[in-house]
Amino acid sequence: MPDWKKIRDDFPALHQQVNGHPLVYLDNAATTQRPRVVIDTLSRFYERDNANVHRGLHALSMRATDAYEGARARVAKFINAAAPEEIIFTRGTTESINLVASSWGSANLKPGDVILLTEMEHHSNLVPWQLIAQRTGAKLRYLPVLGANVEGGLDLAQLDALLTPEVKLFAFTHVSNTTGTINPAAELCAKARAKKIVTMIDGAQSIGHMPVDVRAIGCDFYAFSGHKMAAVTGIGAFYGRQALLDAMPPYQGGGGMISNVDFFESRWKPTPERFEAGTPNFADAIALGAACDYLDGIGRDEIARHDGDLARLAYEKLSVLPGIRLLGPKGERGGLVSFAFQEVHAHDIVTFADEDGIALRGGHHCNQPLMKKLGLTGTTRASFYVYNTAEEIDVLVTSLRRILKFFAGS
Ligand code: 7TS
Repeated sequence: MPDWKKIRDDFPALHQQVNGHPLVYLDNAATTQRPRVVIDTLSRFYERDNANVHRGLHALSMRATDAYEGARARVAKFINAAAPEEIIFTRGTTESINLVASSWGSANLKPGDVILLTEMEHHSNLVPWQLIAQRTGAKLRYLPVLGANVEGGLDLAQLDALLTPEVKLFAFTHVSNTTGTINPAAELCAKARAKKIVTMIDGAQSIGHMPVDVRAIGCDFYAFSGHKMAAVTGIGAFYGRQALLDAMPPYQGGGGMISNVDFFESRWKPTPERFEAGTPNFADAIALGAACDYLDGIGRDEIARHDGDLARLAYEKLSVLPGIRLLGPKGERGGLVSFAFQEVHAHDIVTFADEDGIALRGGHHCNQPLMKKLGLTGTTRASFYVYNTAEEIDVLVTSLRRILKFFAGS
């Protein structure tokens, strides 16, 4: 059993007062805090090893290259990819999905083809597919979400009928950033694979919170961001199955991704270099490797239990508040709760909670179509990570009672 109290001490940013109260950081779905070991890895790299990768034959460049490629191997192991070459570093989930949509899409989609998405997708797993659909003449189709009781869970009973021969790719989120729903990723991928449909998973909300095994899941692509898993901003990656990556054209052109360049044409390097034009974000990739070590040091089964337990506890404690509408399932869920009150706007709740030192997020959470479907303009979201505690949920509930009382009286 991890020592959660000690883990909290690993995160320097948590130990501060906000508006005269101890900080209660419940905005982890937007970005997590970083442990000292990740911050130190980054500064140590800049202090000792900093040099551009791949291009130099001097000591620092070789050290930097080894560390960068070591980070790739570490990330591959973190998600059980078959080889480091199946990991492409990007700026994060958004860039990963744009890369796959543009590169895979331009080589594989034609008019009449269908891209299947779900109604719970973050704009990052929606707009890039709209863009490639416009370019190729492919069409978008959506697996619907359900209404009452499970509020926003997928209507899985409709999936088989929607996976028609025109569907070439099925993209869905592993965990919803708005409802906390955990989708049965392996089951969804198996259904798609049986019909030779390529699968892409948005892992932004799952990667830092639960064990992820891309081969057990059986997906073709899996995208994620470092800053949502205790690493730093500006770095993320995606997994792509080797055979698919080998058949994809580059996304961007430039240095590092070519094997030969002439004035009028060029040849590409194999993956992963083919998709990493220009100087890659090697320092942050190395910090991402350190975050993988850190999270595995705690144990991702333990993290999943911890974050899920807190989210369920919050769901239970919040459910007694007058007029509250809670999204997502009652039982098993990812590490967040999302809720709305008829009378108080989510932005007001977030602003008032900040007075009590609590960091929440309010709004549409880049899920506008889902909000419209559920008849909401936005929700307030509390999202948890390894350092959050049951006591912090009590602080949240007390603060919400104060806010509701204020608005009831105004
Ligand atoms: N997909 C999901 C499910 C997300 O929750 C997010 C970010 C992204 C993709 C995009 O990740 P990025 O790192 O490329 O920006 N979600 C949120 C959020 O819920 N609040 O702020 C960012």
